[in-house]
Amino acid sequence: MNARSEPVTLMGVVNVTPDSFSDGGRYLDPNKAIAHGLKLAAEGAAILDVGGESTRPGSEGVPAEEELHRVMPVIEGLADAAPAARISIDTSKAVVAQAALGAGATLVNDVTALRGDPEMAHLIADSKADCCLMHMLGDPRTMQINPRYDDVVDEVKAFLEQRMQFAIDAGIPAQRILLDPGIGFGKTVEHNLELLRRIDELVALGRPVVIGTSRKSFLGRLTGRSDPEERIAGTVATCVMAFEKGVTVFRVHDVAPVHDALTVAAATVAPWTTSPTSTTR
Ligand code: HH2
Repeated sequence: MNARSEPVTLMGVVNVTPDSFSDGGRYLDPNKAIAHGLKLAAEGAAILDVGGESTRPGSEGVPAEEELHRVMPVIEGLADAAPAARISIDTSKAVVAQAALGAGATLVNDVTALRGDPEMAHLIADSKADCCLMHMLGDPRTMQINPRYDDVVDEVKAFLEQRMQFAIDAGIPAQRILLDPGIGFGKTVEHNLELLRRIDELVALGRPVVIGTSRKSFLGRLTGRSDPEERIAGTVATCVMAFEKGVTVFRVHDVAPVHDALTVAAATVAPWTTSPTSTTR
């Protein structure tokens, strides 16, 4: 599997939170979040990833009731207003995932890779939903305190293989699983760069690889851009490089520039037909 043969999918980020690292508070009003999701879909996002809990370094988490209160009106509104887009729920709580799936979500993006809630794997197995399994070292409260690996790529790969086997054993077919190295989740700048350099080793696991480099702090460290909104060029660079190595799903805040960049990148490696993005993964 490589960039030349697999369709590209953009996953637009819809954060319904007061405290997300780059857009906290901007879309807490459900109407604003729905409008934002519709804009991202119009720009080329085939998946809208709705989240009600920030996982930024140091964050403490929110109770399920609050998460439900934030995300449900937005999922219901997007299911109604953007029927062509797939909705993903970014949560590690089974009760939130269950409500979201009931309202039309078809993908569970669990940053704990099914370790956060013992009910999550069976819930997904019993549904028709896909799931994204992401690597994280520790938890958001502690993950950026001196993260260490002998070989970050080997360790992330072994973790993802093990979590994929766990999911399969719980009854989730392999074809419904996406894998994500968890850029910025318990990683230094050099760990993130090493993962991007050798991301083809994760692509070799045979499932679609998702990357979420969008606006993250390692881009700020590299470019000197402290404002996350000024990290779009850095985001684009990582997406194009990862695309060339076979990554097919890109979780981004800024869909339009990444869509354009991947359209051009795709045209340089295969005969140009239309947009490289697809409405399915
Ligand atoms: N990154 C964030 C949240 N969810 N999910 C996946 N699969 N991969 C990622 O890299 C990823 C993710 C963090 O970004 P954001 O949602 O913008 O920030 P916050 O957690 O502060 O809401």
